Formats: sequence, C-alpha cells, structure tokens
Amino acid sequence: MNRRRQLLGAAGALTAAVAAASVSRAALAALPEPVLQTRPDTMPPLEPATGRPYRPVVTLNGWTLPWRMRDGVKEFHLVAEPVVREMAPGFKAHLWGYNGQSPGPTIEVVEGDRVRLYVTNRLGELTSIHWHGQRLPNGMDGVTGLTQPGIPPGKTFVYEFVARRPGTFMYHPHADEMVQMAMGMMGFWVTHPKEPHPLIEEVDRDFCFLLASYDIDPGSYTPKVMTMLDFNLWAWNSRIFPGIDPLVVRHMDKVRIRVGNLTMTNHPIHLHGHEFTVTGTDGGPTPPGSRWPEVTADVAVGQMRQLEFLADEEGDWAFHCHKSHHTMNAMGHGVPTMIGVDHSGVAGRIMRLIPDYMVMGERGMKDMTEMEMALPDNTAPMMAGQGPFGAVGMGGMFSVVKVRRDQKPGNYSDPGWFAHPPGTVAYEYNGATPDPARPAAATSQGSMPAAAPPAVEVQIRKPGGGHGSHH
Ligand SMILES: [Cu+2]
Repeated sequence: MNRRRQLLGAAGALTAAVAAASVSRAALAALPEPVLQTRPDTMPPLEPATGRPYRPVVTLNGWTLPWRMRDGVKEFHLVAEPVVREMAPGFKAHLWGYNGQSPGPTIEVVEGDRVRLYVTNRLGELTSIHWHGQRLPNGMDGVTGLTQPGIPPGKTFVYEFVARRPGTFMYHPHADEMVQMAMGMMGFWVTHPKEPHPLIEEVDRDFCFLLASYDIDPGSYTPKVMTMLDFNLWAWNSRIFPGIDPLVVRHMDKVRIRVGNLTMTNHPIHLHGHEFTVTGTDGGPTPPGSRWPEVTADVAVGQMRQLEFLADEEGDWAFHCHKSHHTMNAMGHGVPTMIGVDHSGVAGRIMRLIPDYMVMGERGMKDMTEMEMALPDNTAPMMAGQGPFGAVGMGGMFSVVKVRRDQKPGNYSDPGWFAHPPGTVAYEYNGATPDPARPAAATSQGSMPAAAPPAVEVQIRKPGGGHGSHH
C-alpha cells in the first residue's frame, strides 16, 4: 500500500514535468497499465463502473478503452504501435494503430470529465495525437512542431484537458500524417452529456465507426502510403465487407450511428428501409431547424456525422457507402470492361497457352462473386459475402442493419438472416411475356426522321476580324 502510494507520487511529479524526461521505471509502474485488444470482433459496450452513468457506444469491430480514476481524473493509456489487423477473414494487413488494433480503442467520457491520456510511442518515428474537435488548451492540441515536440520513439507524453462539450470526436496523429494515417492510426472519441441535453436524444443503441482507405496490393500486407486517390480497400474501422459486423438492433429502438471520415474523399453513407436525420457533426449537436429526413448523408473528408432513426421496419437492411467503387475490394481497378464482349472460342484457345486462364466479366462483373478463383495468398475477393439468397456481390464499405422484434435489449449478437413473412419477397413471374411495343422508326415512313437533318449554315463574327464568315 505504502509502496503503491510512493509510486503514484513519483508519477505525479513526472506528469508535471511531462514529456521531456524519459520515462523512468517508477513512472511506468504508475501509468495505467496499457490494455491491448487484438480480436477483430465487435466488443460489447463498456458500461461505466465509475464516474457519471451513460449509455455506452458500440464500436463496430472494435472496443472501448478502459480507464482508471485517479484523484478524480479519468486516466487512459494509448500505445502507438505496429499492429496486424484482420481486415476480413483470410486477409490480414500490417498497419499502425493503438493498443493492438487499427483503429485504436474508442475513448468514452462525460462532459466535464478531466481526462489524462498517456501516449506511449512504440513506432520507429515521431508521433503525436491531435484530439479532433475538442475544446482544449492550445498546448494539448497535439500538432507536432506547432504546439508540442513530436513524441520520440520509446517515449511517453501526457495530454490532459477537460472534455468541455458533449459530442462525437476522433483522434489521430499530427506527425508524418500522410504516412501514419495511411497506415491506420486513428480512433473514435465520444463525450456524453452530463445531464439531459435539449439537442441530444437518449437512444437505445449507439454505434460508431471511422471510414478509412488503404492501398494494399493483392498478396501483400503493407499499405502503399504514397497513394493519394487510387485506393483499393475502403474500410469501416479497418474492416471490409464481408468482414464488417452487422449493426444489430431491436425493433422500435432509437438508433444513433456516428461516422467519421479520415479518408481522402467523401462518402455518401446510405441506409435502406428507413429515414434518418443528421443530429450532430463534429461541431456539436445540430439545431432542430436544420434537421430533415435523409436516406443518404455525405460525410466529407475530416468530418463526422451522427445519423439517428427509429428502427421500425424489421429486416436485413443494407447500409453502405453509395459510391459503387467503395463497395468493392482489391482488384476492382485495372480490369477492362468486358460486358457484351463475346468470348466464345477465345477462352479455349488461350487456355491451351495459359492453363489457368479465366474469362472475366462478359455478363457483368457479378460472375466473379460466384467463381472459385485462385486468389493470391493474402487478399480479399473483390466482391463477396454469402447471403440467404446467394452471393451478395459486395465488398468494402458495406454492412447490414438487422432489425429484429425478438432481439433482447442490450443484446448485439448476430440473429442470423431475416425470416421474411410469406409473400413479402420479390419473386419470379412465370406468365407470358409479350414483346415490348417499340416505335417502328427505321422501317416505316412514320414521324421519325429517317435521314440526317439538313445542315445549318452558321454565321460567325470574329472580334476585330472584318465581317462575317464566308466560303
Ligand atoms: Cu465511399
């Protein structure tokens, strides 16, 4: 007990001196023990054991960082380090992240909390953390060179501030950002209101995830950090469909989904079967007069959006980015469009030369989702996912909101596929199909002009160039 007290005292002194000194053995002993998590599953929400109560968020395919209360301060320990992230079953990426994962764990606090964050750098280069959207003392803003020196490899810095306003935030490095964010360094932050807030509704389920993009060649593990536009993996919390868990809710739940964008392009996030309103941004809750129903909300670069809806329609509702190239995985680019090209006879001839040759995409690209294709060892199929009716044919930023009448409150486990009531699924028509009535243009002398319209003579007057135009 006494020894513990001494250690805590030593740590307090060190905190005051902050980062300049190297972290001594005694100080390390007094840091909150870093908690690591490497499983890619969606972890249950972290119910607060200390401090003010709140309804905790669920981080899609992620988790929330436990804290320690010390002298009324919520203490967290983030460790910046290389991680192996399973982006989808059978596909692992070598990323950088925090505490064993990319993205890092979600930080969850209450408005008015004093927060102390220890950040240990286990990377090979300087880093820092910027607390996107927070009100804080300038020196805690985490911009390397501007508000602090970078955290050298092996060192620990301390950030401390009061979470002054409730809302949706994120954290990411402000040091060698192009590389560190391309490698997956980012995390979510939620500050709950300390008392009922006129603009912040109580919800039954509260999900959060970050949009990220990577460029990883099929068969390799490490993102190409110089890529600016042509990414081949579009991820939610560094997972790609079919690796993204469903968002499971109970029928008639009020649902909030918080989305932050740390890619280099915008993402129109689209929900099927319901209308939502945007109730908040990274700037705070939006006033009621600015809210209108949507089924797609564009989340621009560096922005966060809170989408809220009443889950009043049972079913398995697709939820995805509406850019069609963002619901595909690696290999989506650089493949020629072959729709309508007749390959008959060609494949056989080529296969005599290249035994593994396969014709792709002559009826569209969906064929590829059903093909048993030999893929390189470490990559994800371009479009995949098995649904109850066959291949879903999606990848990337795609998931499913599962609304179920019999889902227990607080239960997030996957209920399986929706059992559609009889007579409510699109079905095949088996009657006669008469030929469509087309206008008989080319063959008759009807009203459609058969020949090209007569040429029109145009007079052009050039500035300063005499009159008109001729011959
Ligand atoms: Cu997108």
